[in-house]
Amino acid sequence: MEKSPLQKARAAYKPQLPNVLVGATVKVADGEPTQSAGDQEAIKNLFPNTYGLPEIVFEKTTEAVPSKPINVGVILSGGQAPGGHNVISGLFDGIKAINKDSRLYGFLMGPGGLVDHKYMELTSKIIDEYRNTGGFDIIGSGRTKLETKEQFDKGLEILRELDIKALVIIGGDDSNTNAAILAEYYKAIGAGVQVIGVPKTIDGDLKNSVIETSFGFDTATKVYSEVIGNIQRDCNSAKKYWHFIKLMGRSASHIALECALQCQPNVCIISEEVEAKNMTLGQVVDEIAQAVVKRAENGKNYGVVLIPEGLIEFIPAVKSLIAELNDLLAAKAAEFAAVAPEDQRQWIIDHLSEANAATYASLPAGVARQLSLDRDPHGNVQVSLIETEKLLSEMVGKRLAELKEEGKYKGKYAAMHHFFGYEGRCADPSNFDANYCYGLGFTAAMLIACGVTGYMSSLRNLTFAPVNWVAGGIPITMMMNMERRHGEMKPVIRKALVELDGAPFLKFAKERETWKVEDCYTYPGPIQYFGPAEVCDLPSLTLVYEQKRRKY
Ligand code: FBP
Repeated sequence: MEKSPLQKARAAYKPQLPNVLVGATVKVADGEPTQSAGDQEAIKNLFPNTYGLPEIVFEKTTEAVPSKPINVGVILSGGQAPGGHNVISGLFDGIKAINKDSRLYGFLMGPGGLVDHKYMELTSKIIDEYRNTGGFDIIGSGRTKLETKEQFDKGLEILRELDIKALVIIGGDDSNTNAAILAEYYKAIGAGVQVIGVPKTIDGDLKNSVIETSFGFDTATKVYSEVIGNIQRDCNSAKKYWHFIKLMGRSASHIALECALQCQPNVCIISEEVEAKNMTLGQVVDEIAQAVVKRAENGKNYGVVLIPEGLIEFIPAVKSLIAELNDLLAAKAAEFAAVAPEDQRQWIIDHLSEANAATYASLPAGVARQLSLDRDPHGNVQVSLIETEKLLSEMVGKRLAELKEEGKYKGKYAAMHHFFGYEGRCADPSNFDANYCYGLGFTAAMLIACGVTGYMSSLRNLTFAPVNWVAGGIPITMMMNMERRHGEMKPVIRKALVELDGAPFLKFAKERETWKVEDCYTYPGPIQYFGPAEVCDLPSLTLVYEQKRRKY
């Protein structure tokens, strides 16, 4: 395969490990028993073998760690996120550091590979091809949900055949939830297979008091910020378009918020605020239209609006509609499937409660249809398919026309639309993600060496240099609570939404009125891999503000 000059140079990058992991002789400092994030009794009953485990922090020791060779399996689960290959290379180097005869097997195309017995051995030759590269193409990824006993047992057959004693699942909140369920099951039946999770998702919503960030968020937001900055400069040069930019992030608005902090656009909608203020779609439209009017009064008929992908689900009326739709479509799946496509809209209206039927009927046909289409395997509406950027810009256009009629707006309005998501998910990892991911993989290997199961690999102190990062493991049950999914209460990892009293949002809220009216655009430029640390090694602003909470 031909390589670009950057690929060649980047292959030589040596990710920095936390000091404690260098040399791979670590010992465990166990903490107190832990509790789940919510619904303690219910979670404890569902996870009798893996509930309440202590947090693990690694400490340096000169004692040799047990050095028997171990066979390990690895799965990439869900959406791509920059740095996945480095998790795998860190895991590979970690198990080889434990014993050079250890072996790593990758299950192909996500969790389905385990169930269908599709795998490949990852040798050093293969691993070396993928160090510091973006993408998940080394083994592929998929969204099959591992949840049934049959799947677990089928998986165990191949794990036994390959003598695999530990499985590492690299995924988001749903995949790590399934990792915890699998860990519990294998422990309960005495399968002798450990399960370790790794926090992945560009969405940034797998984080909490013990997991500071998910990998991939840093790189993806840097890629989007580069392009948003470029659009802002174009916008400021031509001075004739309003750019509506939708940003990935299925549920939480962390990506939009980080890009707003990086780029200082004129408007950025934060879904969590829309929900907290109980705003209607019309009010969101009004807010944007007001910014257009204000800027037009200053002769500025241009601007940039950032829209989080998940917005539609956070508008309270739409949220309540989606919740009822999820239950309805789960309960009457067969009946709905038999309805002719042209009659489906009416069928849904007839089966919903009055308030939700009215909301559904009021939505533009395209959006309403998207809400009733197939869910992903975890039961989520596929929001990346909903063109919110076009919906909002059209509605803003209509509102401006009304204001013009009333003599309250005299400007010109032309809109351009963008959706940034897939563009950033497979970028070569930033130095931060390259180091973080390699360290997470290496830490997973050390957790395996300690013999634990049901843990998530963790690195903390992330705004410091990697040598000072704290490595260890967090029991996955500690992050769980009970939530309604597919119409049933299920144990799940609690998703981290943007906190409206958190430092990143407060910083944004303090500045946004100025950004709205004036041109305060910043231009972050492309990710830099070589050069001064203050350009190349910066973590995301979200992390920086969160960890200096009191300063803001
Ligand atoms: P994960 O939660 O699996 O990391 O994926 C996140 C995401 O990139 C969302 O931002 C987006 O809504 C979704 O995946 C898109 O899914 P798909 O890759 O299946 O199109």
